Amino acid sequence: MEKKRFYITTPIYYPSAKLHIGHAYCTVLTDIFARYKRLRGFECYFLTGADEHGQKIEKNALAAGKTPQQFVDEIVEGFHKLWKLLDISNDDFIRTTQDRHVKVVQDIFTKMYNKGDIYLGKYQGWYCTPCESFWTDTQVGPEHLCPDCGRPVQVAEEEAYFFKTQKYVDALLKFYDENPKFLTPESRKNEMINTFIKPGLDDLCVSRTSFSWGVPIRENEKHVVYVWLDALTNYITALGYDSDHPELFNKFWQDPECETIHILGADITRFHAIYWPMFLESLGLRKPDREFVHGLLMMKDSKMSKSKGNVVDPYPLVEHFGLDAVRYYLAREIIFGQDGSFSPEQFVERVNSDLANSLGNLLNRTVSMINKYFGGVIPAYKGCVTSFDGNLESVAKETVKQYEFLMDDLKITEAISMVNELVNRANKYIDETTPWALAKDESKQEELASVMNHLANSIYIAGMLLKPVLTRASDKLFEQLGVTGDLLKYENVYNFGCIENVTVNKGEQLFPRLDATIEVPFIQDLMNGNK
Ligand code: ME8
Repeated sequence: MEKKRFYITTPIYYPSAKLHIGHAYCTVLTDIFARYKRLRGFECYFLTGADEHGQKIEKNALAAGKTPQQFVDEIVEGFHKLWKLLDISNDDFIRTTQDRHVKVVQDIFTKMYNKGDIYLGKYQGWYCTPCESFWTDTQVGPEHLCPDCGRPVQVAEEEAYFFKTQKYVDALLKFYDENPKFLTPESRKNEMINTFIKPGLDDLCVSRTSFSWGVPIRENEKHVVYVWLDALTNYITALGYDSDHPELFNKFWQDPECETIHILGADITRFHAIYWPMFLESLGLRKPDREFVHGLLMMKDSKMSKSKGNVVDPYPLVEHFGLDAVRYYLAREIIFGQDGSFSPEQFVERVNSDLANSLGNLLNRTVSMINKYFGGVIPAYKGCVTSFDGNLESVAKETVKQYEFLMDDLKITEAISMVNELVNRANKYIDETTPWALAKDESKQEELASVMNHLANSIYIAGMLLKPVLTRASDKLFEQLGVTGDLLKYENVYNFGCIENVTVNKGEQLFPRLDATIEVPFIQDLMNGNK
């Protein structure tokens, strides 16, 4: 049964440095989905936030001469600005330093401890004495050097609490079997099983004593909760789990009528797909319906990351090209679920081909023709008059159906490309029907009117389906088509022909064509940090 209520989340990002286009990518795509559901009239609760604890943040703050709280406050301010710039429609923003989170993480720890799922043991790792930091095998590499200061590290031990993963492996595998849609893309599930579960999962370290910027453990004040138990639980603490106000939690988490969806990057699949369901099982709570793993954006042949300094800053990109172009590019060009790369050439090409040449041009030509041939009023719908009307109309109807099917299944890239095909079909329809020739022939006025109506209705449908992506341009498109009031309701997409007898308004080009010889070097400069 199709669900009518949705809870959708992004990862909570580390405020260790400014966010880059990779974070923007994940949040924009999640936003598109949330907007799509709301557009269709469903209730949707959209959460994002900041993962503020940990050693790295403690160190970065120290290096910046700030307290960790001051440090994260400033960076999180930047998160809010970025989400505002990108028109992100989140309903809440959770910070793991907020009391509502801290208190509940402490309670969760106690529940798991009392149940025997967490025990006190010894953590062994590579330790850098001058930096007072533990590192993993991968971090120290074959030379066993501290990734921060470059000095040799030693094997050391510290007392730590562990979560008993083995207790929950069978339940997890059963859950995978019973919920084939839980993890998408499908290949991720095999990766989890073959790479992590089959070779034998170690118990998960959930506390540390070597730094103090974390949630203090009530049972043992030397310890702070370590990373993932703190971070993952944000998805329920934000909803009021275990609080005096559990209404949202009951409505958007526990109620099977609500579809719960986590969107995350491939780098953190293991934590979401293995440990998170185990934590929830331990707490006796419902597990998410879906986890969708999007690919990572690469730059200069390697993963874009704050620590590598090879990042694209979304700010100048949006300032220069406009929000719609950036949102469209991210959603359309990079296949949701696969790794991609941010490429200046593809950016310019995509904006020009889909937005300037196809959609913008179609709108522009149509509004001009309606002005010229019908005094600016969209002629009434009279069914299919020319021999091409039926095909355009059925493509439009089929596009709506396919689009909804794909969007519901989080296949956002494919859904948008369907809309682009409708726009291309409508452009071709102009060449087929040759309105300029019909206009010269007195006897072809009915046909000409039908062509204008079919064009206006096709553009309307495309504009409505793209509304979750083009948060600004879709309104401009409707304004130019003269669409207002009830006609702005989504359900009109099922009623081809409903756009009639309204007056169009010729406006600016929705998307000016970009000159690749100027714009490609502009983006390249941004990527090289020259701007
Ligand atoms: O991992 N391309 O936070 P984080 C695409 N705090 N997406 C990217 C990306 C790239 N190059 N780089 C980052 C953390 N992302 C934890 C999460 S959740 C309970 C805790 C996106 O700041 C992608 O969604 O490192 C990735 O999973 C996330 O940012 C990691 O953000």
